[in-house]
Amino acid sequence: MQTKISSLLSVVESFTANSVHEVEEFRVKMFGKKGDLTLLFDEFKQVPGEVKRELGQKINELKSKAQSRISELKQAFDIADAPTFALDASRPGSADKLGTRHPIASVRSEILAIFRQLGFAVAEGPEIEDDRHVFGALNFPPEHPARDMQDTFFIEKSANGENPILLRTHTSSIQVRVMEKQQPPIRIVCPGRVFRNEAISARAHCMFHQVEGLYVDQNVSFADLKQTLLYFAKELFGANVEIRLRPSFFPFTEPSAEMDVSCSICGGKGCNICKGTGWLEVGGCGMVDPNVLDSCKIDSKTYGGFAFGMGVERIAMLKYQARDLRLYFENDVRFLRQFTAAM
Ligand code: 2U9
Repeated sequence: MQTKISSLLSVVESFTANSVHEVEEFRVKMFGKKGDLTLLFDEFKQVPGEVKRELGQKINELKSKAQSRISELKQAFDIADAPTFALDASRPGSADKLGTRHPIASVRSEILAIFRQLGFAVAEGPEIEDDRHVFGALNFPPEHPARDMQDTFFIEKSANGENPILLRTHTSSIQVRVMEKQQPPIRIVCPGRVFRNEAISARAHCMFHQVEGLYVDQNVSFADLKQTLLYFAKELFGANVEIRLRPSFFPFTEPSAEMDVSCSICGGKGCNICKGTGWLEVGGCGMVDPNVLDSCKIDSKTYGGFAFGMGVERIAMLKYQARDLRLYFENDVRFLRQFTAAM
């Protein structure tokens, strides 16, 4: 048996092959059902106990040398046989799929870029806020429905019950924070995510994105507001767009208005997007209520201002005509891939 092991060892050590096929033949010759090593292991079972240990070691060494030789040669052929096109530098490359900007992110940037051209700076603030910055300083009366748990997500009651912590329901809290720190002139746009306690459906969500703007200085008029919004609408929807302001009410502005743009789909003639009216609602605006300026220690006798606000999802819906709000939050790639060409 010792002689057989030695002669098989020299067969293994001297084995070379011209193809992967020859390596496979050698593997079968060694390890197949009737292979040399298989038969040797059968024979080993009959070896008497006293030499079993010594021969067992040698036979195992032979087995592992045979296995390494086979895998060494197989690997060499695998590399050599690798398809030549992998090395063909003249083949056209396979294009990586382009990522896309989220439609909300691109509409948000478009809106901010327009106001930047008009000299508005971008300001941001916390999503977790307190009652004073979301409601108190903005002239919301204590019994206003927005201060109810039905409408607002409350996080923490305060010790004296006066200034609870909550999720901001609008980005106006950012403007309040800027006015507390800075005296006029103030010209800012404030983008951000806001939260409202609403049941989720195609038309409502418990969070959405807003961009609000604020301009405070001496001699700011309603005409300045109207002209700013007209410029914005023409930049965003096209030069032929018109705007109209309808009287409305907000606690933080007086007078207040809702802003519509003429329907860019039908050119104002009436279609199913504008529900036959020729107008699309895009946001609200107004002259900052003097109480709001005073509560931020800005003298309302010297200064005045205008403010406006819009929902980014609403504008994205008008631009892209994807009518289910939930699509903007679910991150389904089949929806997002459609925006590959968007900014
Ligand atoms: C300060 C003073 C006034 C911001 C304004 C609106 C009108 C408005 C809505 C549009 C659609 C919110 O996203 S929406 O639901 N916003 O109509 N927002 S005026 O007024 C301010 C803000 C801050 C200190």
